[in-house]
Amino acid sequence: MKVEKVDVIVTSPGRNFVTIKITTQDGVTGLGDGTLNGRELAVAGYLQDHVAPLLIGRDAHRIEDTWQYLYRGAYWRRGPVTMAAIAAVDVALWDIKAKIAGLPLYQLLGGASREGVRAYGHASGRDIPELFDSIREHQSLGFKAIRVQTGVPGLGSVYGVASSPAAGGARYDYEPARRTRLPVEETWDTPAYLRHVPTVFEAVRNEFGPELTLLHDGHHRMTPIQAARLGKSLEPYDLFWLEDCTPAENPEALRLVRSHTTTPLAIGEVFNTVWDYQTLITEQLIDYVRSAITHTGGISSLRKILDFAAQYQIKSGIHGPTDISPVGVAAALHLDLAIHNFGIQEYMRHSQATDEVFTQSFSFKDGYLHPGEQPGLGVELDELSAGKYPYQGAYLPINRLQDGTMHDW
Ligand code: EZ4
Ligand code: CO
Repeated sequence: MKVEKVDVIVTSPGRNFVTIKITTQDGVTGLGDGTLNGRELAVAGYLQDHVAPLLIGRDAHRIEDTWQYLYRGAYWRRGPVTMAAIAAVDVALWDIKAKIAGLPLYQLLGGASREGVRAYGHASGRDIPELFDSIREHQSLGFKAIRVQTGVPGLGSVYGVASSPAAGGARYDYEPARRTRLPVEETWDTPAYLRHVPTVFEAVRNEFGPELTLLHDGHHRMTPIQAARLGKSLEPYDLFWLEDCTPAENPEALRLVRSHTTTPLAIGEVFNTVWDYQTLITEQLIDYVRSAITHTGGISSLRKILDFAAQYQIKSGIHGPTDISPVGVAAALHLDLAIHNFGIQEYMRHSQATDEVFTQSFSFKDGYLHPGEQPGLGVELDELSAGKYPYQGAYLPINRLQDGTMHDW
């Protein structure tokens, strides 16, 4: 079962996506997601120029060997560009293997451990009334778990908060990357944020009661002692997790945070190998692993990280924003369904244009996702539609402090 053809497809139906399509001699195709928000063309070039030539003629069945060949063989290990490229190949080969087996991919990962994949959605508002509307909208869509982000008094636009309210009943999700030549710059003030957030969660608990599962993302914006204080001040509101409370590079920071709070902690959306997690897992400094399949070398390597985490009762919380393509989301759902230490799955609906380019068999109902029963991943890419949406540069915003200093996280 030799690889005959490798296509790297960059398309921008509302936002940029990088997809690899591997075709075998028998005409079986597999898709993999290599989207790296704001750095898409680096992964596309890595795949096109340096990986595709190595894949031609290789046995498509040899998934683990190909992973090791690309990881060890490059000499230069780790890093988001390399690991997104390896992830794309890994997922495409799993897709091919499952299609050949005639089974949905989760069956090759051990079969279903649960009936569905509990998902959380993103509610946000510039102020409390707008936030409440967004939470209600998520509840009406079926979400039982909701991430809550709000504006901060005195600050303009805040990362993670939708900038415009729902129009005509249509759902609004924030899209973190903006299509501008240079990244947009926002102003940030952590002390103001720390004063405000506990009041938001108090208001949400008073309005929505104790049972609604609530999450919050700190987007790495705190020092260790600030993170410790936030975790402690949120304890009365019973969060499912506090995500990315400090910058992720320094695992020792979490020792300090952990010693002060019992609010569960989730970290890892910017991580790309098991080595980033080593201290956090062995010292039990986190409760949830946040990696995306797309940024962590694919299904093969994230599965190993999650098996390692399981020995410490640490669960999955796979990253699933809109900058993970439907291919990356589907891969996550197959793994979520199969593993024992599943925690929760992040889920933001993609735009209509994205859904035209990527046809999907996965479904969302009553708060639960399911990858579907189609052989393989259950996602196909319509190349004609993809061709209608050429790449457009887009970047995540940059934050500066009020005196103009580049942010310190
Ligand atoms: O900021 O995917 O938890 N989810 C997140 C995401 C990330 C974006 C960055 O590309 O933090 O919204
Ligand atoms: Co996050």
